Amino acid sequence: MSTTIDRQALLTRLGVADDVAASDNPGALAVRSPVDGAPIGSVAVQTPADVKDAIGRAEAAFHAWRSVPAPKRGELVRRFGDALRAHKDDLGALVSLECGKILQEGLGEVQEMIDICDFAVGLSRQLYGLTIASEREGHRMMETWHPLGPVGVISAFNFPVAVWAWNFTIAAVCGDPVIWKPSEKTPITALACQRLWESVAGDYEHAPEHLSQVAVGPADVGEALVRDPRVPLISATGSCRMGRSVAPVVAARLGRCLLELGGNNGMIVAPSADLELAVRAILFSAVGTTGQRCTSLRRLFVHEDVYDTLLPRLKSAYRGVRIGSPLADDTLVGPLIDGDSHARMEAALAQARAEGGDVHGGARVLEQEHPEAFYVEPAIVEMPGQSAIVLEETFAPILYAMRYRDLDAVIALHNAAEQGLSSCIFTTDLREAERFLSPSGSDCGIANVNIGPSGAEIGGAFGGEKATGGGREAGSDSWKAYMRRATNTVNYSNALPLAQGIKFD
Ligand code: UN1
Repeated sequence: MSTTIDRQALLTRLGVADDVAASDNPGALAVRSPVDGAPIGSVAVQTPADVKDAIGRAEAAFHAWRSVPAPKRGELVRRFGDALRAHKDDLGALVSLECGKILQEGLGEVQEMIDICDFAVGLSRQLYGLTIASEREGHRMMETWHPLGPVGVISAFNFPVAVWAWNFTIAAVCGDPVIWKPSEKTPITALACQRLWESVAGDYEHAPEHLSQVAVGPADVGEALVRDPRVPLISATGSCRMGRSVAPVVAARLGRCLLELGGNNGMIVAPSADLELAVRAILFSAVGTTGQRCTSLRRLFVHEDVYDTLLPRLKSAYRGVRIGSPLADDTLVGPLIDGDSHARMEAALAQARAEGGDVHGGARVLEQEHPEAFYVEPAIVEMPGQSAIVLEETFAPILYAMRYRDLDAVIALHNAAEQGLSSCIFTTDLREAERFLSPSGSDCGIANVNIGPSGAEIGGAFGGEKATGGGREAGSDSWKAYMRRATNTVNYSNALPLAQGIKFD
């Protein structure tokens, strides 16, 4: 793939050329590519009233879809997975263009969508409930899982399509329609997914209209979704600040929230670690996606016995990283999403310096070629300790490195972050590894040994504790959040015994 792509042809192949009008379209949302800061086009914006209508349509879709047998729902998701396979290169390129992640990662994101489709198809035949031993003779107890209702999905710019797919494909096999509010920074990839979905669902006899709807717009569009009691589940991915505004509103109407918020992810490198592996893992997880994953590595705790060996190797690996257009084959670091993001990175580096940090890298680059795009060198900041800035999640490629001596103390430091998303230890010592995974180890939703904190597979439950919000998306039994559980007791005897032996004659 060359660094220039025919944007119009790409949009046409993905069926969104009509959605993306010229950027001077009044009232529309102008979308710029972080690759060069140039406009891609503009898209129509919805109002809160439009969202209300969309919820009405989703309710109607729900009433039809909930009665379609789950394996038949799965068949539609299987076909969607095929459509994604056929459009993987184009959708991956559009992800790169619109959010700035390198093409390899754009393609990886579409692969993550394909993987979750496969998972959801299998799941459509495995929405198992328990049978439970009844204390009463001639009685049977069981659990049944039923579709829940319309789901509101709010997603962030950094995974503009995969996070929706985790939610949508699982919701779809569970019997729930989805209304999706994508990030205002990445609405075109959302519309491309929607058009692809419509092309598949339109040919499927069992699919009602409006199983998927996209609501592009500012915060009031999300708010309309969040406030509406006809939406029993809000699944929101983004900053802790966003979660703190969404969760109380959903709680006030006693709705359900699935939150996947920020992370301030750590790695412990123990004395016995394979340092070669550690360097590679650090590079991918701290520098990959330009540090803009919720799972990005931000805090590195290195044992004092290996710190002076690891850090020079890491710095030299950082120096070798190619920064540039995410569409070029050899680029490892694409741009930050926008100027605000760059300003936050600068502010964090200034604060780190003020807190005693020794900053390596972090400068803005390619400013002459791209005055409207924000390319940066990834930064390593050697910190004297875990000061205030280290405990802040800055969505940029800043890695704070600290020395440690004692495992207990470093686990306590690691767990002192407000968020609890992802974590890892590099060690070949079984005791240390198991300790990190134990109840007194990492307090995160994801805890790994000898792999970095980012790049999780879809088969596991994805999400974290504390300020990360507690939600779990994607694999394992995350599907249960998208369904309601009924406990059923059936009496097939001729008597009516009461539970707990109560007599009521
Ligand atoms: C996110 O950054 O919001 O584990 C999601 C990972 C990816 C998902 C990241 N599979 O890094």
